[in-house]
Amino acid sequence: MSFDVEAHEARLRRDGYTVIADFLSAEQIGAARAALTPHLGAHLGRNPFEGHETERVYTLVARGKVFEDVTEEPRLLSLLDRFLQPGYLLTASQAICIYPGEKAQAVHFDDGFYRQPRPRPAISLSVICAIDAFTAQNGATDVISGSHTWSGAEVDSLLGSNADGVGSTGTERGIEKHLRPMVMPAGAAIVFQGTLLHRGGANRSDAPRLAFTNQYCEPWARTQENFYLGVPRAWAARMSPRLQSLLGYNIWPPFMGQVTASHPLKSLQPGWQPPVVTQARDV
Ligand SMILES: O=C(O)CCC(=O)C(=O)O
Repeated sequence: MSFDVEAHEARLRRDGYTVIADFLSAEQIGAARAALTPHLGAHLGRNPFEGHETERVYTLVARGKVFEDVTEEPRLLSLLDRFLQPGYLLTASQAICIYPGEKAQAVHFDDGFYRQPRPRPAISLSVICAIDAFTAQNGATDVISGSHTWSGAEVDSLLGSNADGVGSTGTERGIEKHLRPMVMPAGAAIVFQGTLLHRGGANRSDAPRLAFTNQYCEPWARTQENFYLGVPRAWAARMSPRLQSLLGYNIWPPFMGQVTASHPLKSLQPGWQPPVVTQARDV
């Protein structure tokens, strides 16, 4: 199927989101599920935002070749290229399994921790990809179309001005009528602006809802996950140049990301030691 990047860009600008219906092939859905199975069943969320009946597997990009491939999926990157500056970064990478009985998550926007006045261009974009088909019963992501254009006052009027970076249920302010569940087949992915209001839906079905999310941010922004520490350097060294750049082994010109005045890619060469070690001298 051909990919109409202009049409996706137009929807992202107008509605704040777009859906790539055939993001994963059937083989990739199987591979993603198989790669995740050993990691699931151990750690429920630690707070209402993560979800007490939800399980998250962080640093997903380093948990199987399929996740490396989807992180640098060419159609997706061609779309992100239209919103983020060259050298943009992966900021978060996690699987999200919402179990039966989970309540709806607080409504939030993903880059709210970049505390800049709204409306503003997104500093990040998010992808949520269905590994299980999303239905209105099993916890499909709920979005508020067009909310990426809202001012801070408009967001506060719905979420409440006390809402912190992790959002609010907003039930008392009639938030429900604005929310639209992203019902979509397994393998489809929603791409949305980091300023779009959304939440993980309640799972009222009798089966888990498995998905993964990758988020990408401007090359000058601090990332949510610290991939330099989370992904062993030997593993990063085996990844593609584009993925290495997405993980931060790159420079935002002229010198953000430098390692003691050298390029961070040098740190992936065999035998590399931090310059402060090799240049150490007795004092
Ligand atoms: O799982 C979902 O559908 C959305 C999760 C989400 O928005 C988040 O955890 O930030």
